[in-house]
Amino acid sequence: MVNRALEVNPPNADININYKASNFLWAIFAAMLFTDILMMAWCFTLPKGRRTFHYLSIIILTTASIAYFSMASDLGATPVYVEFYDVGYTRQIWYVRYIDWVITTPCLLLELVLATGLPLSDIIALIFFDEVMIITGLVGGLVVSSYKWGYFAFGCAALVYIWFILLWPAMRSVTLLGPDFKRAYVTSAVILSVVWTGYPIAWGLADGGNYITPTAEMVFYGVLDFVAKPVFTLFHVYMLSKVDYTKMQLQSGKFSEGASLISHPAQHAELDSMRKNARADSTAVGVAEPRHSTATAVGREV
Ligand code: RET
Repeated sequence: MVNRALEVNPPNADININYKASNFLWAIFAAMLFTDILMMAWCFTLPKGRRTFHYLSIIILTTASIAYFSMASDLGATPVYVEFYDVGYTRQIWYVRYIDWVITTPCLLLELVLATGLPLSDIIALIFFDEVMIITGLVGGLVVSSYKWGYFAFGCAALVYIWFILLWPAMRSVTLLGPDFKRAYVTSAVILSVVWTGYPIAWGLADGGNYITPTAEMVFYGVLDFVAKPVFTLFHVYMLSKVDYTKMQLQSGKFSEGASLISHPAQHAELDSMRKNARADSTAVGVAEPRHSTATAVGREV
């Protein structure tokens, strides 16, 4: 099939992508969509109480598929005057990329930290600073003057905070959950931390510095996104499929969720394990009886 994207949606800036970039973007779009469909199929083979990480991956891959569809079609960019090299000319700044990241990066972080037992307060701060990082990247990209680097600096500071949480409090927390959790977490956290370092470098060379062409920018971000999304999510979800899900206590405690676990015949062992964990928790905090719900029978002796 012939790619006519740039003819139908002509570039809106002086410095813009070419057909090679568009073809590459279609390939990444196909990879995202394929992995998304695979993840959906895998997800629906599982009982409802065990789908958290699959749903997060589906959100990530669906969002990325739509973002890559837009970029491959030469849509989702706005012209911004550059600061260096071709002064007086405009470059395509791909705002659709940041819309994608504002949704997907918190989900990627949640995939990691929900399996660590990290306190909710740390998770809230982590997600907030992730949003700071992405939004300052977008605003910086749209700023014409050198003040864009101020936003970039805020974004980098936020990334340093994210690294700190992942490599210190989350690491300590996951160690308490057991060696299988730690193994899954450490590998994924290292991959994530290394890959995420590439993004500010790409931003400095492309959106900020105008040092590389928009086509090279697409390849740079495209390779990073390919590893950060399909490769990372498939790997992480696979690693988590081998650990004791109930230790993560991801049930909302509402009737429907608990009921869905009980009504599934394969889930009785899981229910027992939930009771055991609830009892262990209540002992740890000095409560005489585990919290239980009369509606779901979770935490109650049968
Ligand atoms: C920006 C510029 C501002 C400073 C920093 C950045 C980092 C962005 C990152 C993005 C990660 C995106 C991922 C997408 C895949 O789903 C915004 C480029 C530090 C780390 C993982």
